[in-house]
Amino acid sequence: MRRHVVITGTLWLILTFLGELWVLGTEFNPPGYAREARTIDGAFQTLMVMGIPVFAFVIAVLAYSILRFRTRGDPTEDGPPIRGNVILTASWLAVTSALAVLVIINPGLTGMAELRHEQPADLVVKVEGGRWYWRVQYPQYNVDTRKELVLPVDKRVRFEVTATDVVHSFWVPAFRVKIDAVPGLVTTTHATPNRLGSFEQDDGVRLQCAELCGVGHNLMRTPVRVVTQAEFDAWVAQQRASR
Ligand SMILES: [Cu+2]
Repeated sequence: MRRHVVITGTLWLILTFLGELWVLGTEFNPPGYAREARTIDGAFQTLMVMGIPVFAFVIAVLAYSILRFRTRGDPTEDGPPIRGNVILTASWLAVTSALAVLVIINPGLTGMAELRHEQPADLVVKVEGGRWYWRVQYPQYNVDTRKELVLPVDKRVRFEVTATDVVHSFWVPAFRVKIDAVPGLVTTTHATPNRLGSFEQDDGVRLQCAELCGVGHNLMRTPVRVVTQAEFDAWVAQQRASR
């Protein structure tokens, strides 16, 4: 029994080590264009780092059992059940509960707090989803367009999202920000774009419906542009002149 535990434990440590090297050395997420993306990507990283030892444990036990305890042909009976091992049961319960609570706190509650911290917004953008378009309004500037979502860099933006017909979902992959667009309701989310870019350069920089809403669902894709304040002011002036 001791030998089985030592071999499986060693295998577990080796797999965990290799897995963590892989996770820490790999960039899994596409480029982020908003401050909020760091929180979301950090949460993915934390969960991957925590998940590797669990996955490695399952693989180590499985691999060792398959190799060491294999039988030729059909086994004649099941192995003996483990009953009454209080230490095993208690430690299993304690470890899995502790992991679950840890994940709820970090990245769960800490991440939510980071994303929701109540800072006043520099810019309010009203977003309306309908079959099948996104309408974007800037009440501060009296701008109303369906063509694109233009945002100044390093400004905190509050999106006030709604829908006219069915449930849609406001999603900008490059910001990692998503919120349901519900008829008769205004939902809000925030993003602080922190990197210049456009849909032409990177297709993650788009406003995409993320809730299947009918045959034109895929058409609900609007280019996003993160620009300098000067470019934003020029765009606003041009929008107002063309109305
Ligand atoms: Cu939609």
